[in-house]
Amino acid sequence: MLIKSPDDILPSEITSPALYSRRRDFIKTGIGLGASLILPGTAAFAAPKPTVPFSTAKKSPYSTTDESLTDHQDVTRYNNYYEFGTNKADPARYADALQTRPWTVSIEGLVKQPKTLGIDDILKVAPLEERIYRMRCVEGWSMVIPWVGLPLSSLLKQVEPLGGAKYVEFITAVQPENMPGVRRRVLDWPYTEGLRLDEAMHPLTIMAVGLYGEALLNQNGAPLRLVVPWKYGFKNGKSIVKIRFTDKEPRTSWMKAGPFEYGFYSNVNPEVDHPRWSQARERRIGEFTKRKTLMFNGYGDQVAQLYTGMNLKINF
Ligand SMILES: Nc1nc2c(c(=O)[nH]1)N[C@H]1C(S)=C(S)[C@@H](COP(=O)(O)O)O[C@H]1N2
Ligand SMILES: [Mo]
Repeated sequence: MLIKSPDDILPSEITSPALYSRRRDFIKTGIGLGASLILPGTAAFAAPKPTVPFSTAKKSPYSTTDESLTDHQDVTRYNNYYEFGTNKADPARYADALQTRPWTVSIEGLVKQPKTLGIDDILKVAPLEERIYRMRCVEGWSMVIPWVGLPLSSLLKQVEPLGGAKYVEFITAVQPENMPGVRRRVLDWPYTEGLRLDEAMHPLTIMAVGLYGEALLNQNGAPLRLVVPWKYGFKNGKSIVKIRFTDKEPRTSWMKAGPFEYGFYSNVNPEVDHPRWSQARERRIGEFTKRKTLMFNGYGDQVAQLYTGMNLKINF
């Protein structure tokens, strides 16, 4: 993210909405995930068999419905996951080595009931939903991704946060033997992120476990990753292992790396430029003409009230 603003966008070869509905039809008719393996262009991206039916996740009313989905190929091959390298193609190339089972998430800090939950228990905390969200990277590109996940609030409620808890810190996996990127101190590993408690509990905030009706591929943050659609992509920590409730604003990996470039809030805001480039426009992956970037990534009706009275140029 520090390095450059990308113009080397992957060409798109398949029309994802069509492919997607074809796959969903296969899945719905009971042929199952195996059937999607024979569809052209998807064999390389076959996901591990989910333990719950991701493909039957109900579409949430919080979904964006009117925009076309970004190609599955681009969603799974054009990634930022610096633990596997800083090039967009590195995660797809190297992330297979990530060990995602067994996987536990410990939820601790200012809570009444600290807990360590296994990934399969987390999948049962709430019914999985499909959320089609616009995602905007601080680098100036955006995608529309059909996530499968559960409201983060339903997970956080499991531990009964104490009154003093004001923030939530997210700590992600470090597997040095499996992650070529962590041998270099590009960031202060583990990659950490944070939200204010009310942002974390907001109904738009989800813990994603899948996309396009299948379990997340490692490059997208398997087995579970944060998705906060009104904030820049880097807030969406991948492969989370620990969630900690605190009374102080956590310092995130990106704040440590560039305090004048990456603030704690990181709301998508076309009026606050990155010090080295404008944030007024974005390139939707798969489109040629740039679009105007929308305040809060277009989710202002749902989230603007979280920031009433705050100066969002100071709290960038
Ligand atoms: N652990 C971890 N999480 C991460 C990152 C990372 O480097 N490491 N990159 C972030 C950035 S900058 C973006 S834009 C999104 C990209 O998510 P995607 O590849 O699934 O689109 O992941 C975010 N989460
Ligand atoms: Mo990003």
